[in-house]
Amino acid sequence: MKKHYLSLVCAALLGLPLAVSAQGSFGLVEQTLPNPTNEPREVFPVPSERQMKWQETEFYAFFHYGMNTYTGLEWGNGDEAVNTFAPTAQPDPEQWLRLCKAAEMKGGIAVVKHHDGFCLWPTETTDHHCQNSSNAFARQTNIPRDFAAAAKKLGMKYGFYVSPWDRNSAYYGTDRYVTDVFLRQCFELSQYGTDQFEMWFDGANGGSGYYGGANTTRSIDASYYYDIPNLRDSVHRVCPDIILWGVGGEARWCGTESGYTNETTWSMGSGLSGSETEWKWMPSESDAKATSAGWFYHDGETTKDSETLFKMYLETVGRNATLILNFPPNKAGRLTDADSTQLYALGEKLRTRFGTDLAKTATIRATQTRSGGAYNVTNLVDGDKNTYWATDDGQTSAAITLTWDEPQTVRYVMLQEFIRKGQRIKSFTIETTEDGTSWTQRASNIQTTTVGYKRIIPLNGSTSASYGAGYQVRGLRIRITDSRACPLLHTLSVF
Ligand code: FUL
Repeated sequence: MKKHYLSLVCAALLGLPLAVSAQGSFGLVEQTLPNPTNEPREVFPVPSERQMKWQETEFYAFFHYGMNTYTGLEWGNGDEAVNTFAPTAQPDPEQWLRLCKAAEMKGGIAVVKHHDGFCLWPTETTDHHCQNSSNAFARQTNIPRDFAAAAKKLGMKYGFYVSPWDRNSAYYGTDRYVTDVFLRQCFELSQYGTDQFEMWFDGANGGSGYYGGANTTRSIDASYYYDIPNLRDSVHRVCPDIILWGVGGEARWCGTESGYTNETTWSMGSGLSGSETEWKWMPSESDAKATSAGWFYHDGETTKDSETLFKMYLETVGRNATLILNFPPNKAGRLTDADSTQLYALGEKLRTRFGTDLAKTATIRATQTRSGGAYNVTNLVDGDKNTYWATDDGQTSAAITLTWDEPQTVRYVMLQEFIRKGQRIKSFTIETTEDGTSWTQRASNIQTTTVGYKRIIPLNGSTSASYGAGYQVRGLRIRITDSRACPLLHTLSVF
């Protein structure tokens, strides 16, 4: 009896599978779970369901609007009078989102409280909010309410930025701030829609401020001060799909604010490249400004041209990160005409450049296909993100070839891993052929390493001049040369 108990404890400690034998005693056995379709096993870590939904949002807008719009500051001190918030017209979140939808964005995040602590909704946690301003438009303003309604109307995803740091609150730095102000504000915001996709928490945590007239410096340790486990549970109970970004611990900052991340990007770890060996799924988001001055609107600023914004898209969404692109509403609570022009032009570029998938008209072959019947290479071009091509276990290299009867003009290759079972691919190459016999490697100056949720490779190797003349080809070959386990791809597209 004692011996059986010991082997049970040892097996549990070693993480080995246990089974009860026919004789009724305990013993160690091989795992024999039924697997009729030969389904590949996960390579951990894997994303949660809400991280999957978040990742699929890909490209969305950021809107920095609030007290700073009227003071010209980027970081208000917290001592601004509520009447300073004085819109010259009724702020119009539907206009913001409509223009961003034209640029193929799938959602947006509105700043509803920045570091100055001024709230853009009638909160019960403080008097420092828009509806206490004497301005007639401010008294009608409720950004969470109107932003959520506009997003629903336009079929877009939505969420809010609420600054954990609050330079207005007298309680900042004490427990009372967390329980009575910050957690309650997050909870109030979650009530503006159960289908929110992301709540955004910046990393600026503490420093000097007004703090209810104290005019002091307050430092906190963000790793425990904000009671994040409690925050996550409370908000997830109301909004099951929401990702708590940054200090919330469910998605990471890519490490730059310039619409750029590294060519090699793992969805585990931290910073620009992440890490192949980290245990936690922590996908990357890149935040960037579409205008020349700051996150908030400033008179005289200009909007970056659509070609620059397209390059940002290639260097973020095309590198296994999401892109949150900031357009600051002006003093009338609207995006400018210059924003509108570039947003329409960007949408046009994305639709033209990624509009016709040439892989769908090619003959597709693979050197290796996993047995079981469900993992054929044609899954790569069936438009279904739930079917994928795979190789057998232990097979970490393979080639996929596309051929066309007529020459095609090609400029981009897009690959997508089936990341529900972990991010795997470590290196690959892309080659093309004009005559069907001699092959030339393309984009050899680019690190063709990770793929992840989405990787877009400009075949000429340039993200700045990616839409050149293209190459005339009859064949295109992807060679996967290394992978953490058998590679699983659900989509291969050629544009
Ligand atoms: C930073 C903030 O300090 C900036 O003001 C801005 O909101 C940016 C997106 O995040 O952490």
